Amino acid sequence: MKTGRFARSARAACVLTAALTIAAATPAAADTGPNLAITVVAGQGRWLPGDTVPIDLTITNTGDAPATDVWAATSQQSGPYLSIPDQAWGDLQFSGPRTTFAPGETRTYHLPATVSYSNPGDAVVEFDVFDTEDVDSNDNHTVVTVPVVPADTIDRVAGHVYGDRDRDGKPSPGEDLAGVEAHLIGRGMTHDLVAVTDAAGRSRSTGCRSGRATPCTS
Ligand SMILES: [Ca+2]
Ligand SMILES: [Ca+2]
Repeated sequence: MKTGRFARSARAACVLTAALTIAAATPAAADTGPNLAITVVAGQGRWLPGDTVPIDLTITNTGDAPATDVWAATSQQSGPYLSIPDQAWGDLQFSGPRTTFAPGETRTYHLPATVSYSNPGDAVVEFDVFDTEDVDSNDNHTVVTVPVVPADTIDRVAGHVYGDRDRDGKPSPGEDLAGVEAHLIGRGMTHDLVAVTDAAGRSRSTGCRSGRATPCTS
């Protein structure tokens, strides 16, 4: 009888093992429909107000059905505002006819984003892609941080003054101009910074505030 009980237990264990194997081999039912995913890459560097940061926004439909009412937008989270012209969004504009992504289709949009100094800190922006039938909204948004040089940063500016006699658009031997006043004026500056070029046509100015400045010579 002892042998018989063991035999029954062994049979039961075999049945249980088979049941578990069948359960593991059966995949969970996936949601069907369009499923957009977004990735965003911002140009590297530390940016100044007025700079245009190149933004590459890529959208992929990883689902098994077309996404037919697609649009995208940004939401400022913190820091300086990033301004992207409406027309740069192309067929992703909210106010436009919107667009379609076939299953498996990927497209990249090149968005020029201009930095302002509306707030301190780095620019933190959320990018979102929308489609009313998207089966998983978790991958429809991403947050990007664009480093921005602080508004009160004081730094040096160096320049090179040359006369482009051969008209090739760059300094050539013998074109350096010595003894020329190089003037610099920009945001937050009350007067020109003036430096005189050396024998190699080089000038250096200190005490320049961060931002876009306008150089000129006299
Ligand atoms: Ca999605
Ligand atoms: Ca030249």
